[in-house]
Amino acid sequence: MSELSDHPISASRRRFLESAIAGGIAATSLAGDALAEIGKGTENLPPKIPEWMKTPGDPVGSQLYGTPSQFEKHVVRNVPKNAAQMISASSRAPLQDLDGIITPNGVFYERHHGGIPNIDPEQHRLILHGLVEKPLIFTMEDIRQFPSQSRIYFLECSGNPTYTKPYGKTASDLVGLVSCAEWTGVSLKLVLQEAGLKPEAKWIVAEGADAAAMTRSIPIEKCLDDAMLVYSQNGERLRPQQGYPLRVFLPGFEGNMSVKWLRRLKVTAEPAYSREETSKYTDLMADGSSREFTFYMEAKSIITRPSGEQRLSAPGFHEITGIAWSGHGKISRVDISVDEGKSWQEAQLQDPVLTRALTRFRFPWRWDGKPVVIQSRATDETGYVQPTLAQLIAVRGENSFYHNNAIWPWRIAANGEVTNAQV
Ligand SMILES: Nc1nc2c(c(=O)[nH]1)N[C@H]1C(S)=C(S)[C@@H](COP(=O)(O)O)O[C@H]1N2
Ligand SMILES: [Mo]
Repeated sequence: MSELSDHPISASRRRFLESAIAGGIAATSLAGDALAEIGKGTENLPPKIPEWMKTPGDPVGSQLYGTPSQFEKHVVRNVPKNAAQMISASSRAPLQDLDGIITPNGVFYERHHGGIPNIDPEQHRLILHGLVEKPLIFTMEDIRQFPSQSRIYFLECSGNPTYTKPYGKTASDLVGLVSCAEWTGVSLKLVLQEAGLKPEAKWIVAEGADAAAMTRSIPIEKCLDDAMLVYSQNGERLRPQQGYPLRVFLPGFEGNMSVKWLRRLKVTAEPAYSREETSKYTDLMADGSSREFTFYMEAKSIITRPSGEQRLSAPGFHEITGIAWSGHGKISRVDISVDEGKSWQEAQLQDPVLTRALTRFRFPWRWDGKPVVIQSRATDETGYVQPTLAQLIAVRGENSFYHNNAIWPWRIAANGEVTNAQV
C-alpha cells in the first residue's frame, strides 16, 4: 500500500483502491490456531525454523558472475520449437515474468539473421567512409575515448507480432520481441563530426560483422539526432547476442535498423536499398503498393499480469499491470478495459516515464469471479492512440507482415485461466 499511496491520487480513487483491496488479498489469517496448522507436514513453515536458517549459507563469491535463484529456472528466453531455423531466428523476452521496465541482459530478446559472431574486440574495427572529409578507422579503445552517455530505451523488432496467425498464447509469444535497457556509448553525431560530413550526405549505410553482413540505411537526420554507437547495456559490456563489442542504436526505430556487431558506416547520398529494406521490412498494402522505410515503432501496450497461461487464484483484488511504449516519445496515458472494450479507465503510470522507453502501468482491480475480457490501450505524447486489430487491418489491409501494434485482449475464464482472446 505504501507505494500506491506515495502517488498523488484523488480521494475517490483512494477509496476505490482501499475497497478494491480490503479483504481481497488471498493471504491466510493468523487468528486462532492457524499458525500451528500451517506448520503441519513440513519442517520449513512457521512456527518451525526453516532448514536454511540452521547452517550458514554459501560463501561470498561462490558465484563469480551471479545467476538467478534455482527456483526461477523457468524465467528464460522463449525460443521457437523449429531448431532448423536457429541461425536466422529470434528468441523472446519472458515479459509475463518480468517486473519494472528494465529487461535483464540474460533474457533480452534476440534476433539474428546469420547467427551470433564471436568477436575479439582487439581485432574489431569500425570504418567510417563515403561522403566525409576525412575517412576514419576506429579501434574499440578509440570509440571509448569519446565522451560517453547512458540512456534508457526500448528496442523492438517490427515483426512483434507479425500479422500472420496463429498469434501465440503468452505475452511473450505475442510481443516478446521487445526489451528495454540502459545503453551506454557515444552520440553518433559526435563521431560523424570527427570525420566531417560532406554537404551531399543524406544517408548512412551501416553494416554488421556477422555472417549475414546485415546492412541498413539510416536517414542522416536520425544520425544527427539521438542515434548512438553503443558498447554497454545495463552497466556491463554488450552481450554477444546484442552486438558485442559495438552496435548502432536508433531510439524508437524498428529494431532491424540498430545494426549489431557494427563494422562499417558508409555515408551516402542515397539509401542502399539492401535486402532488409526492400524484400524484407516493407509491407504490401491492399492496393498493391508497398510501404517502405517504416522507421518508427508506434505506440503499443500489453497487459503482462494477468496474461495468457497464467491463472487467477481466486476472485478478489488483483493488480492489472503491463508495459507501454512508443517510438515517437513518451507514453502519456494507458487505459484499461475490463468489459470487452465497452468502457475504459485510466491506469497509473509508474515513474519514471521516459521517452522511447518501456513505461510500467498499474491498475487496481477487483475480480468478481465471472468470465471477463481485459485489455490495455496506450496513448503517446503526440496524441496517437493504439488501435484495435480490426482498425489496423481496415487501414493497412491483410497483406502486411510488420508493424502490428494492435491492442491485445486477454480472456479470463470463471476458473481463473487466462487465454488469448484474439482469435
Ligand atoms: N548485424 C546484425 N544486426 C542486426 C540483426 C542481425 O541479424 N545482424 N538483426 C536486427 C534485428 S531484425 C533486430 S529486431 C535487432 C535485434 O536486436 P537484439 O538481438 O539485440 O534484440 O537487431 C538488428 N540488428
Ligand atoms: Mo527485427
